[in-house]
Amino acid sequence: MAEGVSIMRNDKSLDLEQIRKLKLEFTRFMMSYKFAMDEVKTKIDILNQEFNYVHEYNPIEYVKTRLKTPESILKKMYRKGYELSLSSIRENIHDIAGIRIICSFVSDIYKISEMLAKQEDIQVIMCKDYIKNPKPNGYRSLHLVVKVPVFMSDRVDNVSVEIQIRTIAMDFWASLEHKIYYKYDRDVPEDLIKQLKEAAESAAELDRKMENIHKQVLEFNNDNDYDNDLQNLLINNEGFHIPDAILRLFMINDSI
Ligand code: 0O2
Repeated sequence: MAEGVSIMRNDKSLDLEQIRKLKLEFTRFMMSYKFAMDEVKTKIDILNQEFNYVHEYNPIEYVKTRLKTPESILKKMYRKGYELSLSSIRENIHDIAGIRIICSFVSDIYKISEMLAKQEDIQVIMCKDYIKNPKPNGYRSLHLVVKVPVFMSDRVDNVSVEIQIRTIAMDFWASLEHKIYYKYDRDVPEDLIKQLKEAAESAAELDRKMENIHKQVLEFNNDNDYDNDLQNLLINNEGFHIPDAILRLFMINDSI
């Protein structure tokens, strides 16, 4: 960055004031992606907590977020041959804000993606299902690009966020494959490619088996549901008793 500024200082067409303005504009541009990422992350946390209360398990193991670096944005713009402007970056680069959701089971991936897509202020602009259609190397994941409104002090920006949703097994595979890809500088030996493909199939088989076991356990839980805890609830690790009168309120208002 220091190098970049000194280059700009040598450029007679830009004075310090202009550089300050450009920096401010770029900072606001990047911040809009951070805010969009935070908004979507909060939505995911809420869905996870609500799901936990209703179904008594967490569909999400963990969530990772990352902002693409300015260098990485530039590289992608050059690689794809897009015109260099903030509006062109906004229009063409959809993964400046990236969220990776790691689920235990494949069915949870689709549940989470449906729950997100149903939200009024989320617009899904792209969906790539590499689980139903894995990449030739074996890569599996569900990719969504969504747009969310970000309310700034003087405007509302519709900002895109890339969401990758995958299982623990798919994530394990993807991080190893990513490391190998870079270690061999993208020229991975045929034998390793073959082994990676086999490992991806084994990971998919493991996901199928784990899902099957999970379903059986859920059925067992439903058959053995005890009713002695019905008037107690736990929110934010705090226990509450629900009085009869409150339960009756819900019966009258929602005709349960
Ligand atoms: P990073 O640092 O992870 O973000 P795009 O280049 O995004 O415009 P593409 O290739 O159609 O176009 O995007 P796609 O298929 O949605 O994949 C983008 C991201 O998915 C990648 O981001 C990876 O994170 C992940 N991904 C896709 N394919 C593979 C794969 O074969 N192996 C692994 N390990 N990850 C994959 P970036 O930009 O590569 O980097």
